[in-house]
Amino acid sequence: MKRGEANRKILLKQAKSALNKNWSSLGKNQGYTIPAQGLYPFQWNWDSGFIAYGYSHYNLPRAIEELRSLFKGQWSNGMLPHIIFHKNNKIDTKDYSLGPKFWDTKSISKNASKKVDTSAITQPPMQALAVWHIYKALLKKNKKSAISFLKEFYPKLIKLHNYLHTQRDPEESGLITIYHPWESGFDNSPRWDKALRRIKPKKIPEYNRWDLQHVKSRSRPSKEDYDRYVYLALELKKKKYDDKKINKSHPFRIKDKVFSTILYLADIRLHHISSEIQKSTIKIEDWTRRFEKAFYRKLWNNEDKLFYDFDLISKRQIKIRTIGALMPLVTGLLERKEVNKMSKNINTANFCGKKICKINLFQSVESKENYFRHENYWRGPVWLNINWFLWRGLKLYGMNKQAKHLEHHLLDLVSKKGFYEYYSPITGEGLGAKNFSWSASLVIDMLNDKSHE
Ligand code: 9WN
Repeated sequence: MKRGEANRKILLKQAKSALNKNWSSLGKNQGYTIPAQGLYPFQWNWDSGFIAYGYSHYNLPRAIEELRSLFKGQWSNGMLPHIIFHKNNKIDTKDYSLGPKFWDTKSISKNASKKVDTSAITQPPMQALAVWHIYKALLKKNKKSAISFLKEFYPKLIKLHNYLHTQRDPEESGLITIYHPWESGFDNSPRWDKALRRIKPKKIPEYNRWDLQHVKSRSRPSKEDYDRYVYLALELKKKKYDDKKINKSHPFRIKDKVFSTILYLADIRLHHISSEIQKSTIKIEDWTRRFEKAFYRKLWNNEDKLFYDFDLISKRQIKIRTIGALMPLVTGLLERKEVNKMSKNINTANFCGKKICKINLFQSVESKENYFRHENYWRGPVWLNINWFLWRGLKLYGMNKQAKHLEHHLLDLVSKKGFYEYYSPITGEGLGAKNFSWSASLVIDMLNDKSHE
């Protein structure tokens, strides 16, 4: 066996063991995966989509169970919450902030899940991607069970996508509105700075910074940001989590390019799923057409050759240079000449600028920006889920050299440092939570990619 191959085998074993450690059993083969011990003790929405990708390569029943557990939290209007507070004796929900008591979903909204406590906001919808990925793996084993798996998840997915395309896009613009930075998954990204600074929070009840018991404050959102997160959550609660009211007057409403891009990718999978089980695809075609029309017109910035979010309150593009600005690349909708226009930006060294970066991966924010902080969460560090997406995007455009480069550096980083939540691009140090599930899971997916040779 060649040395490279042996290293890949070792890494695969380590990644599986990291992921397995985060399994949280609910008995009788039921359970879910926490993102990480301590800091994130429940089930998170988009995390579980990434996590299911990893399991699908070596434990299909668990990949399926991961999604089943997540959908236990789905609301009757289709909304899939960003946190599902499963009852697990090992974890005391009263200590976690913002926990189930704060959201109080069952008494506030008739739509809330009756089965389990949840938050009242959502996250980027990775589920149809995961379902389609699992289906392809099941198909290699048994067509009948693969189809019955699709039939089980189709109604949940269609309900979720329908919610997003109606309640989160009442304008039928093809782009999705988020109500809270947590919904983006890029919590304290500078993408949200301007919109957040507009908000002057009044009377916030005392809340506990659970996160700071686990991670150094310089790697987490500031108090200024956190006060606004709590304030926005309270505002949503005041409106009884009612989308109609929220869409009229909530102080944070942004068309999120990453969320909308992921929903587009998910819609394409939902289209495949529907065709496979002979369901109508008309509505889905309408949804995908809307995005195809809108994303370039509304989000593309020709001067900077990047995609930006759109603030519904200031009615302006948010011109902040972050890794999210490259995301629409993964749709494959851009023509080659447009991708060429972006090529200066699709370059890890360019993102790093003059600073000497230890690792050649896409960092969340360009070093030259004054809001860049190499150790602070979504304000500079390298995140593996976004690099995984861009790796797929590069391959989609036949940019194999760049994709290989990215893969090489990503695998090298985790071999040396382990599966951290994020990494400083300057020092290469692993930051945030240790043994982070999606970092392990997406490495498993990368290592199983047959085109690596
Ligand atoms: C709030 C779980 C989640 C991820 C997000 C990431 C972080 C939570 C937090 O952790 O957010 O949802 O407490 O900071 O930003 O993307 O889903 O891993």
